[in-house]
Amino acid sequence: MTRTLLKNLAAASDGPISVSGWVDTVRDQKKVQFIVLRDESGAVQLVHPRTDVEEGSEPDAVAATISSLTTGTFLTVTGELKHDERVKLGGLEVKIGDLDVAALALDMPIAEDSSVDKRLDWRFLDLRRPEQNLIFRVQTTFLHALRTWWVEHDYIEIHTPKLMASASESRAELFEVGYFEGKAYLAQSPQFFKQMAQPAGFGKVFEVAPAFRADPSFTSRHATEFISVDAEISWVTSAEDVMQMHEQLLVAGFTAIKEKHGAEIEALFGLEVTVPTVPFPRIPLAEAKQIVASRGYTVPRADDDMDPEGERQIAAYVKEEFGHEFVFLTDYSSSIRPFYHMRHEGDETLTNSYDLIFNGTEISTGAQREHRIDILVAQAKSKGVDPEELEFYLDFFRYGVPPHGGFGMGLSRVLMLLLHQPSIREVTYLFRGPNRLTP
Ligand code: AMO
Repeated sequence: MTRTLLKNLAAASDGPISVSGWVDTVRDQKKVQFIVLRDESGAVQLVHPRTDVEEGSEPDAVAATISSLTTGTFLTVTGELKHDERVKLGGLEVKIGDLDVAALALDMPIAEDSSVDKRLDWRFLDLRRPEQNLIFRVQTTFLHALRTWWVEHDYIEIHTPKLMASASESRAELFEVGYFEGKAYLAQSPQFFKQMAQPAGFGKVFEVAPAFRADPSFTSRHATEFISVDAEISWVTSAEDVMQMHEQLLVAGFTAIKEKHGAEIEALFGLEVTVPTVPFPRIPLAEAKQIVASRGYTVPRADDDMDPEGERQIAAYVKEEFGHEFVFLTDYSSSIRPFYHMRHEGDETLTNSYDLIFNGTEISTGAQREHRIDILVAQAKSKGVDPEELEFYLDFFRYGVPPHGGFGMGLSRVLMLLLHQPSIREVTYLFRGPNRLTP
């Protein structure tokens, strides 16, 4: 008999049925036994009235198997489905006919209240929680919606190499790996090679792929390996064009999430998904810092960037003032931006760039890129980047190139902030950090 997913039982008619999943709980009573079975789609109560309760009756093999079941055991049951309003769990139950144990589980090493670290040690068990299952279905829907949007708008998907000969962002966070007789570096971003698609004449490209940063910090928002969602487009006239693409893309992603999972997210996380309205608010960084200061918080960073508390403060202001969960902070100082960001016409000190803040945390950086080779080389030099190391990249700009721009966005940051999770550890399939390489 073919297997029925537990979420489809409500619509199935009474009669023979086969279900598979893992044991959530067993209630082993004298006359009747109950199993709550879970699968990837839901839960159901299985019932077995014991046949060995009368004195002198035959041994009940099914009852003996049920008594030996442990939480977490995967099994298949064929039996009779019966809708019955009195059953608390979904108003139906399956009377066990045959029970086939796929693999008996050892005692569970974690519980709901175990620490994050312990749960990550046993991530495959932690992922059995319905909340975790939903997180990854939300992620699937989100990426599907982004991909659909890109494909419908004629973007080309690219896969850039993750083994590199040089740094793609700051040298400070670079992982070095042995590469035959020499060495290589893990890509911190697809930056250079997504830009390469512009002189390649591809027009509009996207990539969803891992990025690696040797960042030793233990914050809730940093991983050493994360999925970077990137796009890069030709013929932009400013970062504004990139922001417009970015916000439309997010609207498509959030609309799909709300439509498909809005009710479940409300039930499991107690949250209502808000589809953002466009345009998202835009505030120049300098102005944002003044606003934050007027709220009584002075961003302490000497390097001019927003710090996490500053991000929370500006987000609170935007929420109060515009009722919006997103804000583009624009016009970052050249001093805190990479050499490839285009600077303002007539004001070298500012870049044509932005950070996107969602619910109080940065999820993305975007910019128009400098495509004029002389200026690009000068900017690289002024940042202490040796142009000789970048010859392959600089060549992209020597044989014709359109003006272009794009963004990079951390996938797990979006999910963490959307679902109000305390850390990206909760929304990453297998988290990688300074002290975590397993499982
Ligand atoms: P940036 O370095 O700001 O920009 O990274 C872009 C986005 O990637 C995510 N991110 C991270 N997520 C988890 N752990 C980390 N250690 C981590 N580092 C970054 C963040 C961040 O906003 N090349 C540019 C993008 C561009 O201009 O197109 C870049 O990499 O969400």
